[in-house]
Amino acid sequence: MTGAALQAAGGQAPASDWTIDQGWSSYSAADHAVWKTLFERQTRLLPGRACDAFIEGMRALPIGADAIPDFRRLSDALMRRTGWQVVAVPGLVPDDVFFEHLANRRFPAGNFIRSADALDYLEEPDVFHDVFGHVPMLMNPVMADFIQAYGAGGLKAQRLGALDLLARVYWYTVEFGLVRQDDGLRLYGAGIASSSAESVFALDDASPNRIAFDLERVMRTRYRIDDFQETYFVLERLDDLLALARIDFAPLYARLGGAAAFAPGAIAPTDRVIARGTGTHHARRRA
Ligand code: HBI
Ligand code: FE
Repeated sequence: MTGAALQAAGGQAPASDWTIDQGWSSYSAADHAVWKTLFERQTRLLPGRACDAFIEGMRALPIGADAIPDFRRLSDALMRRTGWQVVAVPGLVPDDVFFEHLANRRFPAGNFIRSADALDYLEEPDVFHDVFGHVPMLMNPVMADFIQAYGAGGLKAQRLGALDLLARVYWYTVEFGLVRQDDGLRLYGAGIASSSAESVFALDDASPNRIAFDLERVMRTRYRIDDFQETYFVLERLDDLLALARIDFAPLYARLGGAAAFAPGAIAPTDRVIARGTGTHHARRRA
């Protein structure tokens, strides 16, 4: 647990499920001000970039510019719509703890907020990433079921030693997914929605690949945690996640476990390429 998180948690030791009190009244004026800066910056960027489900979810939630949201009020709204809750955690929690929460429709959200002098730097998911990025999509019944299935699937994948394969599905959907709408490509992934630079890069930059989502292809694709993605996978429609939540991944793990992985920026002969990226961004970084 980080020092800031411990402080925000009032020094409590974590319970076995790692949940803590959000400690809402312990946020400082400076914490709320960081939230406001981030909220206003993202809210300007998202029209025309976030998918309709994200915008609608956000609109129906008690989330605004002026204060870090209270998880109890978020949970009330979520519970009515999709049966989810938001629970506070001090930062990253062990995989099995994370999956157990998701499988029970509890979303673990960091209770701390990043500091004002590092608005774009995150070591662990904070309240802005988790609440602004993830919670709006949890108001969507399809995403609500998909993330629960991911939690249940995670516990199973761990037993089968296939967690890396499953984690790639989460990464390229829940965190960095794009979806096609009639009016163009839109973001629904929380990692994009909560990042000002990546919400522009993922949709408007010539550098990354945009490839039609294919489950096996995604399971075989490594991802970057230190930079923007080199490839974004695009769903034809959000409802495609429903079928994905019902697939038994075990035979796929058995088949793909030995297969070579694709590099983050690779294009495969069988890909349905929506936009082949120039790769300029990552080439410049490597130089
Ligand atoms: N813990 N709080 C938190 N948030 C996450 O997104 C998270 C986590 N623990 C594990 C984890 N994610 C991932 O490694 C799994 O999805 C594989
Ligand atoms: Fe996340």
